[in-house]
Amino acid sequence: MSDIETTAKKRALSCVQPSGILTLGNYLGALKNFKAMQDDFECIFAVADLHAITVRQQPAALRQQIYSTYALFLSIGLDPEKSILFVQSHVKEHAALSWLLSCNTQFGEMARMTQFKDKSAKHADNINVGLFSYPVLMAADILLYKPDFVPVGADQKQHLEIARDIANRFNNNYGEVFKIPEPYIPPLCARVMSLQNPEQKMSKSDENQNAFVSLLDDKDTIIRKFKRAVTDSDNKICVSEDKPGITNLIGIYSAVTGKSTAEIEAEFSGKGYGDFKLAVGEAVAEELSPIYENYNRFISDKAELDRMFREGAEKASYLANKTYKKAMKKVGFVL
Ligand code: ATP
Ligand code: LTN
Repeated sequence: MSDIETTAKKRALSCVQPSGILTLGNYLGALKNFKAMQDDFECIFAVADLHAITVRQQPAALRQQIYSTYALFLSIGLDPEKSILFVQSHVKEHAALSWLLSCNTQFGEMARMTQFKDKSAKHADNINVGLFSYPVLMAADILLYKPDFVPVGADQKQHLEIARDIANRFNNNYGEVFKIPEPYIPPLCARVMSLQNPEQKMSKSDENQNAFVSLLDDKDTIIRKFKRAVTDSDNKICVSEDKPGITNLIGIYSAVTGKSTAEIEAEFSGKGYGDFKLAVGEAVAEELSPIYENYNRFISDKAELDRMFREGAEKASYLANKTYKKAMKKVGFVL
């Protein structure tokens, strides 16, 4: 029996798509939490490469991004000795369970998903069936491992609710197989907004490079992007519904410095947006600087990454296969 089976810790699972270099949004909304959970939970984190092809990817770029996303996991401090870190496509049960779950999911449920509506508007030339049924694959990712918690940004809440609905329905129809997971959404920065359009979430696949801060941007680039961040023109640094740009920057500054909104408003009272944007840029650059150094070390050794991929997949497969077989049997397949 693997170590992970014998501990009494609660289990957490999450995945990140290798659809580009990870952003400050991914970091504050998800990865920072992964790191924080690593010691107190039994953690399982995956690079969701099967999800990434719901939008068109260049094969060479996808291959590189699978390595870079995994190397970024390591660079922020995720440790394969403590957590299971693997690549989704290396564990065949994800795609296989997704089929069982698809046949227990209604078309109408999927049609309500806001991410599908957003992404199909953005990729109108490629509204593929995988993009539509993507939450079912995400449900499979989760349910295979029976986690207690799923740490994600706020944009994934709806998908997590569907995963819970699918699990409940399956258990009711066939008997108890899946655990019903809880979302674990950070109180701060659960939705980091684009620096160029603060009404939209920061996304690594945004065509406008100034809209997001990549975890591998250097200090000058980070500061430049914050200086160019779109804000309003009244020059007052406070949180307000009609000031989405400044509200977003205050949230980011608060998350990286640990200062409260009131402290930040007091610190910058009487100062202008220029001073504030510079302070946010510097604080973010300082938070991200160790990641860049670690990354270069990890990404330069592909053989070692391949070895970690194999080890992670082996540990994940052990858990996934047990759940998958149980689900297959319950449905009536002959194993
Ligand atoms: P894409 O931009 O390609 O749609 P994404 O970054 O939205 O991808 P993932 O890489 O799968 O999607 O996201 C990984 C994690 O980061 C998820 O838990 C997601 O909720 C979180 N996340 C993504 N963007 C943000 C954001 N702007 N603010 C907070 N959390 C985010
Ligand atoms: N759908 C998520 C990524 C994702 C995920 C998961 C998150 C795929 N599988 C399982 C948590 C658990 C996204 O697009 N951000």
